[in-house]
Amino acid sequence: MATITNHMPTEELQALDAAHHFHPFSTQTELKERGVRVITSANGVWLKDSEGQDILDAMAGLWCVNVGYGREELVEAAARQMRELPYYNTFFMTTHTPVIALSAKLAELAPGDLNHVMYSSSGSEANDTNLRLVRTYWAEKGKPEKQVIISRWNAYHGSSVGSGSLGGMKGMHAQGGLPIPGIHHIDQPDWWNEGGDLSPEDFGLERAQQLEKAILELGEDKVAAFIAEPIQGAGGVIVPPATYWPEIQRICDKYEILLIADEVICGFGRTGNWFGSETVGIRPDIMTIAKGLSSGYQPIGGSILSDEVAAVVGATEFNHGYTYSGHPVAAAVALENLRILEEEKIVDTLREDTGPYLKARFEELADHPMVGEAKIVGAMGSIALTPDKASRAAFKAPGGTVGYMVRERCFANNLVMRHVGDRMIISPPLTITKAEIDLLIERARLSLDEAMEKVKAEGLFESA
Ligand code: PXG
Repeated sequence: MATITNHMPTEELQALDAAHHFHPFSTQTELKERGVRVITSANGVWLKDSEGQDILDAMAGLWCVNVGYGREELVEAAARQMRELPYYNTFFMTTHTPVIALSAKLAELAPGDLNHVMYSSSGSEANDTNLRLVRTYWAEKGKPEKQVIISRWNAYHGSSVGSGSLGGMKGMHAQGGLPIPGIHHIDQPDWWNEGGDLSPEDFGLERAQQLEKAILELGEDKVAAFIAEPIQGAGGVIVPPATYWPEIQRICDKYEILLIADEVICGFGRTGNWFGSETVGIRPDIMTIAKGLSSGYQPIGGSILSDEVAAVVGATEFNHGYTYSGHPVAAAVALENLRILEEEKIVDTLREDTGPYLKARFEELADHPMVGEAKIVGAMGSIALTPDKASRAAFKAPGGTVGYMVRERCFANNLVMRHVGDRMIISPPLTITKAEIDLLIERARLSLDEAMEKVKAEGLFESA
């Protein structure tokens, strides 16, 4: 077979891809018909495709390239580590310096007494770890009945059997026999879609109190943990009302329920602090990390455990781990990524300078005739599309139809801005400049205008 390179014609690459590459979260036949975009290189916030187009990546890949593309230091860190020690495991009484250094650094950065890291190669694996960890924790504490984990509908915690069950994506549960037993879902704090006539504050409280109701119904002695993203990402960047998290923390404390903060998206600066838990003011017992930990340059994730959880589970043999837990190359790259984030003050700059600018510019989109609310925290934001702002109505079309139409225009205008149903979301590299923010907003507005024309022409600009 001939060598496949970026210099081949796009159609040939597309044909080979269609023939042999089975894509995640995709309808393969649709990809084949339409032809996928071939990304060939990237720098900063910019992607280049096989047609030579420069595309503004307002999603940082999949919410992960926090320091932006093209950082030579990360390449060097990987090469150096591969030369020195490309692989060794951390199972049988062994360790290595990259994993020691990364663990010490994470303990320093993580809030409170979150001081112990168990590694994986992804967020899904880390949440599978958490599932077994919290159940083992309670068993070791002499309360083996405390097994149920409470999660939320429309949460995303990964795609494996365990993490997909923890998540609350009904489309995922419909395939392959999920969720596994012992997981209970409550409603999400999505005021725009589900708040009805309640004020956001009252609604936030009501949704948090669902946790208390669930604990009382299931039995306090049966519930092990509550898992949630500080701010839901894949569910559509749902920013909870300010009343929500304090009430959740109160309930977890009152009933001795472990709190797992899934920081896979929120972690490493995304919300303007190192961790989303700090932004929403919670004290988790376990944090799930991945994505921004290495800015996506290497696959690495993990669970950061409190002193108490680590002590209890650590007193017995925890029969769990992955071949690549604490992989030296991934750990070395993650450590270098943390150095860049810290020394270049990327999180501080986002919180104090570019973040407020992005917020101001992003919220301007709320004056667009097809946009209801625009919500953004740090560098994760979303806008709700609606034909009627006052009533927060849905369109006269199946959910997601209009979102898809806007996304198509974004794609055509060389802006990666995703849709989740009829919300449009952004999560750019944290290093995005003000000039790039201006361009992002300009392209988003143009795409909204173009899509709205089509929505109107097709008679869909009406309330359902
Ligand atoms: N938790 C959260 C909060 C996530 O966002 C995972 C866990 C799982 O991580 P891995 O590394 O196993 O994928 C995620 C992943 C999307 C999208 O379309 C989001 C994710 C993954 C793939 C697609 O928004 N988030």
